[in-house]
Parts: sequence; structure tokens; C-alpha cells
Amino acid sequence: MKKNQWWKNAVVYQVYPQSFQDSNGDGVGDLDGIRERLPYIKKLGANVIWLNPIYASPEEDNGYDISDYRQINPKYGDMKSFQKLLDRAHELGIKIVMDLVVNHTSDQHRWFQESRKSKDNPYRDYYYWRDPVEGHAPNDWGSFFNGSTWKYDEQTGQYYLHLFADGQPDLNWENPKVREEVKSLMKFWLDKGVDGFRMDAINLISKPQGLPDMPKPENAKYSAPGAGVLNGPRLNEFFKELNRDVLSKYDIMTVGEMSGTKPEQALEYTGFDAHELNMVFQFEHVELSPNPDQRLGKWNDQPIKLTDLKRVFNNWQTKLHGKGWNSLYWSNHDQPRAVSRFATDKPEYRELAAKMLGTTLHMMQGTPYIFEGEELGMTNAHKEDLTQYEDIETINAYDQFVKKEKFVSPTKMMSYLAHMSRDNARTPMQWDDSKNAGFTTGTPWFSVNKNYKEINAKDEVDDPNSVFAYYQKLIELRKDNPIIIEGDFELLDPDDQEVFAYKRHYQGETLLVISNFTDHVVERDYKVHENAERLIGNYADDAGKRLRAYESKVYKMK
Ligand code: ISL
Repeated sequence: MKKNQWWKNAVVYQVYPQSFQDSNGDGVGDLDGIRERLPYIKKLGANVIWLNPIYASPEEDNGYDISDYRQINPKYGDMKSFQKLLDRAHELGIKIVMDLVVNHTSDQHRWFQESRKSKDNPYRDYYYWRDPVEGHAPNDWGSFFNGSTWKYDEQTGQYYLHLFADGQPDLNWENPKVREEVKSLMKFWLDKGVDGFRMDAINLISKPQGLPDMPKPENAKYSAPGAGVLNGPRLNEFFKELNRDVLSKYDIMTVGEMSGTKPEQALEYTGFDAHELNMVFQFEHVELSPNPDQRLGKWNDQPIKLTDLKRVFNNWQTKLHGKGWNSLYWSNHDQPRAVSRFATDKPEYRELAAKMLGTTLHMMQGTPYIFEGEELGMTNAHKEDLTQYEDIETINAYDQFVKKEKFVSPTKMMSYLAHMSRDNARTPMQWDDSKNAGFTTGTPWFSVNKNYKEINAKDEVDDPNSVFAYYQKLIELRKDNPIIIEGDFELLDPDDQEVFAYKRHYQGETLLVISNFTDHVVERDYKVHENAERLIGNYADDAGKRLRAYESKVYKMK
């Protein structure tokens, strides 16, 4: 199979199906809704869609708990509506990448239903079952969604392993039959014509031999989620097997979601000569402000230091250059909204800030991923009451830290949630200023962000000064400027706490990217050549060395 690495030139648009577009008034986004909106994605200029899970699921974790990998969740449509979506996308020159969730299944999956029946059931070893140790769980591992990773099952008197919710039992990849099942379901989708996979939590599939205890943070009952499991001993081997038996036979792209991964490890899995995956989603830039109390993990309400952000991007940009390929993202369905998290969503600066973030990321080397609504500058939800949240991670964290262990005050925890909850990203797409932002004619499954009258696609698509128009231009630029795809990366002034500036170099050309991350004027001299061409900027004019609030601009110089 001839491979042209088309994904290097791609711009990916992430669609969170339940919140994108409802077509039948039931309040939930669906496949027909996505198909109706393909022209919008086309107009933006993205040429790949990553679709979050649309498979049959009891939805304890919004579809990341799959009960049948070969069925479409009826609330989204059926296989016919899926095929229509795929065909129409392909006609428009848009590829579709599916979410592959195979670290775990739902506890409602037939394999698990069989597995839990008896110790000698043929499916028993599809999952991790262990005897109690002195009356308690087999080890001290903490789940990503709080509490232990082990759940006791009365029927056979053993515990099963679940790194996420207890309705998400972990598949046992040591069992060759499990790997055959996964390969078979991958082929099922690839043979329908899908263009690749975003592989969920994929660096958790190889568990350490013997499932040993891991060190615990001070005062904590459990070890940190994923400790000892991330990037396990057989991961390369499993990836090579998937590549050899399935991936290499199709002209597709793969991106592995891998928290806790460093560039050196990413190169092992995705280096151009590794024969494993194409890209990873690394987490270093979105995990830059952990709570100083380790028990709280990601829950915080602090801004990220610009110098830290620059250090992380510099590390990834330089270490992968020429050897592997970066995926570039600010946000996704698990992260707060980009503009709220990395800049500001204050109304007076929001548009400038959203454009500034777009510039900073899209001029780096790698494949950009745009999370639905980011191209409009959509913001965090600013919820004030726990009952407004629905995400399992959010609710479990509140229960654990505020109600059970009582070491965080309700007010503080609400501030953490407003800052970090995954629900910030999951509010419906803001299409227009009509009721429910044009997302549904029914009652939306999740409340629309209150600011939809000020921030919506209808206002933005035809406005040449909108965030949408700016993103269009950013995408357009990479088509005419190979330096954006191919150039190397040089960070300028790593210790500057206000401005993120870098250069790219390629075939005698230089790209200079300058972003003021503050809300005030700063002066900087980057020695811009007299005949430099300003490719894009978020202010109408150029004030030279004076950088205004959240100003961002890009020059090309010979
Ligand atoms: O979201 C996280 C922290 O807030 C991560 O730890 C996340 O749980 C991890 O990256 C895995 O995420 C993926 O798998 C989860 C699912 O809940 C997420 O939505 C998905 O992106 C379990 O399938």
C-alpha cells in the first residue's frame, strides 16, 4: 500500500456528536445533523473529522463505555446514516477518523457479561480478575475517576480491574484472543472506508507484570491514576502487531491518546521508522498547573505560566522535528475551552485572544486539531451549581474531595470545576442566536452556554473580522507556505513571561511568529526585516515593535 503521509497536510476538526447538531428534535446531536453541517466544516477548511464515540453504549462516560463496537448508538442514527455521512464527507474531500476505545469496554458488553459469569467462562481472561488480598482490593491503584481501580463482584468472589469508571472494565491485552477481537473490529470499520483512528487511552493497554502496588501521594489512599501502567512493557509490541496485521494495510492516520508521555517515548511509538502509530496526543501542556496537593491531581484554578508553556512546546517541536510528527491542540472534549484556559474570555479581549492562540499553535510543526466551537472562540460554561454538571469525572471528584474526604471546601471545588471540568467543552455548538443556539428544536441534553447570542456561527461565518474567518485564513496559509509544514522550530527568548515568539526555517525562508499573551502593551524588537511580509495578524494594522493586548502576527522573511 502506497503511503503519502497525507495526515501531515491535514487539519482535523473534532466533532463531539451529542453536542454538535440535532436533526430530529430529541435534544441530542446526531449523524444526520453532522452531515447537514459538513459544508460548515468544509468552509472552515478542515479536511479530516475526528468523531468521538458513536457506538452502542449505556453512556456512563458519554460513549467511552462501549457495549457493542459494531452498532451505532440509536440516538445518533444507524449504520445507514453513518454510511451516508461517510460518503458525503468523502465527496466533499473530508476524511473521517473514528474513536477506538479498546483499553476497556462497557460492563454491558457481551464479553464482560460472559466473563463475570464464572471463573471458567471462555471470556474470563478477556478482563483482569483477581482474588481479594487479606479481604481488600488486590492493589492500591487509584482510578482516573476517583476511588479504587478494583470492583468486587459477588458472583465469583473476585475483583475486576477498571482504570476508569467501574462500568468500564479493562480488557486484558495479554490474552491473544482479545488482540484478535480488537483487530477484527478495526478491520470492520476500515473496510467501511473510515480513514483512521484516534486511539483512546491507548498507552494504558499494557499492564505491568504482577500488577504491583505503586507509591501513593502523601495522605492519599490510592496511587495516582495511571501510575505504573502508562507506557507499559509490551506497548511497542502491541502497536507493532496492530500495525503489521491491520494498520499497514490501509492508507489511514492514527493518533494515540497518551497522557504522561515524553517526546522520547512518543518517538518510540510514532517515529517515522517505528512502524507503530503516526502521532500521539501528548498532555504536557494541558497538565501544567496541577494542584500542589497531589491528591487533587488536575483540579486547580490557577493560570499556566507562559514560560512553562513555551518550554513544553519547544521540547516537542525540536525533539520530533525530522523524526516524528506532532499533533497540535489546545482543547478537546476532556479539556476546558482554549480561550478561557490559556488566555482570557473577558468579552473585551476574547476575540483577540482566541485568534492569538490560533496563530501560536497553527504556525508550529504538526497536524492541528480544532475542537468544535474553538473556531468561534467559544468559552467555558461558568457554571455555578453542581447540579449543572453531568460528567462522571467531575461529579466523582466533587463527591470524593468535598463530601467523603472533606478536605476541599465546596466553594473552592466549584472554582476548580469552573476552571477545569470537562463539561466546559461539552455544551452544545452555538450555531445562531435563536432558541438553544440553533442546536436543537427540542430540549438540549446539556444546557447551552448563556453567551450564545454574542458568540455564534451565524454571526461569524460571513464576518471577515471574526475568529472563524481568522481560522479559515490560518488553515489557508498552510496550503501556500510549505515552511509551516516542513520548517524547523527555534524558540526565541524562553524566559520572556509575556510574549511567545518563535521562528521557523525552511529553504532559505524564515517565519517569525509573535504572540503577546498579556492584556497590556509591551515593546519587543525581533529585528523584523524591512521587506518582511506580514502573513496574518489579529489587528488591522501593524504597530511594529509595539505589541498590543493579545496581539499576534506572523512575518515571512527571505
Ligand atoms: O480527561 C482526563 C483528565 O481529565 C484524562 O485523564 C482522561 O481521562 C484520559 O486522558 C483518557 O481519556 C479518554 O478516555 C476516557 C474518557 O473518559 C475520555 O473522554 C477519553 O478522552 C475513558 O475512556
